[in-house]
Amino acid sequence: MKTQVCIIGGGPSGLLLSQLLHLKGIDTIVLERQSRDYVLSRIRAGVLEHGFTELMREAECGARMDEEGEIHEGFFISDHEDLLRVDLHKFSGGQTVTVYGQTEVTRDLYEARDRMDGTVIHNVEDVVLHDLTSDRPHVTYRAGDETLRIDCDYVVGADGYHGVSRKSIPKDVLKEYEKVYPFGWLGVLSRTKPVSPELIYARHERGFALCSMRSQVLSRYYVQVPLTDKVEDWSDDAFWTELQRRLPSEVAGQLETGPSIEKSIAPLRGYVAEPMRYGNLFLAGDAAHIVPPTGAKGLNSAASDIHYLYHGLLGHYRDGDDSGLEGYSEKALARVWKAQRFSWWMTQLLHTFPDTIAYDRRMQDTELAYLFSSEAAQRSLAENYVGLPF
Ligand code: RFL
Ligand code: PHB
Repeated sequence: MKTQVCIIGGGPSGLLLSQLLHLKGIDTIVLERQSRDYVLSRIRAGVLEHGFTELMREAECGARMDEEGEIHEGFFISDHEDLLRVDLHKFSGGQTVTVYGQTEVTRDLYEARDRMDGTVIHNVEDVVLHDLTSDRPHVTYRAGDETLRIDCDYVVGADGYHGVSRKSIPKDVLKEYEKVYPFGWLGVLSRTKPVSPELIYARHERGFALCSMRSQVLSRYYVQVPLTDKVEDWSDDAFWTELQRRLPSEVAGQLETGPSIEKSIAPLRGYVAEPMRYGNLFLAGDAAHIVPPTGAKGLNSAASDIHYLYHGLLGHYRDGDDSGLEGYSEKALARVWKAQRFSWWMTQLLHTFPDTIAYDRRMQDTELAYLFSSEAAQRSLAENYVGLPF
C-alpha cells in the first residue's frame, strides 16, 4: 500500500489528524492495534478547551458536540468545608470549556472517517517503523499470518504512551523527562444526576476527589487512592462512602449514588519526550507526553500538537513550504511544557502526599488560602484551565 501520511494509532489524535488532512485532499492510512469497540470502551477525558472544539468543527465533526456538549463557565474547588467558585468566564475574558466525553469525540471522529471512506485498519499487530531518516519511510504490520507494507512520505506516531513510535527513536536522540506520583485515581461512572452542575475539585486530608460528569444523567467521580489499591478492593458502597467523606458536607448531602457502570484506576504521571520529530516521524499526543489528569490537559495538549502538525503538513503539500514541519517539535513542546506546569501545579495543590513534611503541608494550606482570597490568582488559574492559545 501507498499513502502520503501513515498514522499509527486510532485514538483521538490520529483520527482527528487523518480527518483534517483528508478534507484537504491529503491521503492517510490509520493503523490501530485494538478493535473499534475496545477504543470506544475507554472512559477518559471529559473537559475540552475551546481550541479542541474549534478543531473538531474544522474537521466537520462538531455537530453532535455542539448539540449535546455542556458549556461550563466555571468550576469549584473545595478545601474541607470551604468552597470556592472559579469564574472562568469572568477571569478569562469570556472563555468557557465544553464537557463532552472523549468516548463521544472518538465516536464522532470514527463516523466522519466512515462517511469519507477513510482508511482505518484495526487489530494490526507488530507495527514496525522503517527508514525514518530516509525520504521514503515505510511501515510494516501483521494481520493474521500476513505481513503488509505501507510506503509513505511521513509517519505520525499518535499511538499513545505505550505505543511503538516513540520507541523507534534511538535512545541517544530522545531525551525523556518523567515524574511519577505516588498515587492514582479510582474513577467511577454511574447513571446518576451529577452532584453539582459544575465540576468540583476537592482537597481533603483523606485525599483528593473530583466530581465530574458526562451529562445531566451520567456522573463521573474520582478519588485519590494508593498505587497498591486494586479496583476489586473497592465495592461501590466503599467508593460512595469515601467520596462523601472528602466533599464539603453541604455537597455530600446531595450526592445521588447508584451502581457503577465502569470502575478503573489510573496512575498519575508527568512525562515529556524531546524532540517530537525524528527524520520523517512526528510524534503527537500521549505518544510524546502525559500529564496527571488534574488540570484536564491531556487530550487538550494533543489538540495543539495536531493543530501544528496539520498546518505543517498542509504547508508542505499545498505550498511546498516545510517551515511548519521544521518548527513543529519546538513549537509543540513550548505549549506542552506549559500544560505540564499547570497540571503539576494543580496536582501538588490538591492531593495528599504520603510522607510529606509539615512545612510542605502548611505551604499547601497557604497556597489554597491565597487562591481563595486573590482574584489575581484565580485569573491565572482560569487562563490556564480554559487553555493557553495555540
Ligand atoms: P490514545 O487515546 O492513547 O490513543 C492511542 C491509540 O494508539 C493505539 N496504539 C497502537 N496502534 C497501532 N500500533 C501500536 N503499536 C499501538 N500502540 C497503541 C491505542 O490502542 C490507542 O487507540 O492517545 P491520543 O490519541 O494521543 O489521545 C490522548 C488522550 O487519550 C489522553 O491525553 C486523555 O485521555 C487524558 N485525559 C484527559 N485529557 C483532557 O484533555 N481532559 C480530561 O478531562 C482528561 N481526563 C484523561 C482524563 C486521561 C485519563 N486516564 C485514564 C489516563 C481522565 C483520565 C482518568
Ligand atoms: C473527567 O470528567 O473525566 C475529568 C474532568 C476533569 C479532569 C479530569 C477528568 O481534570
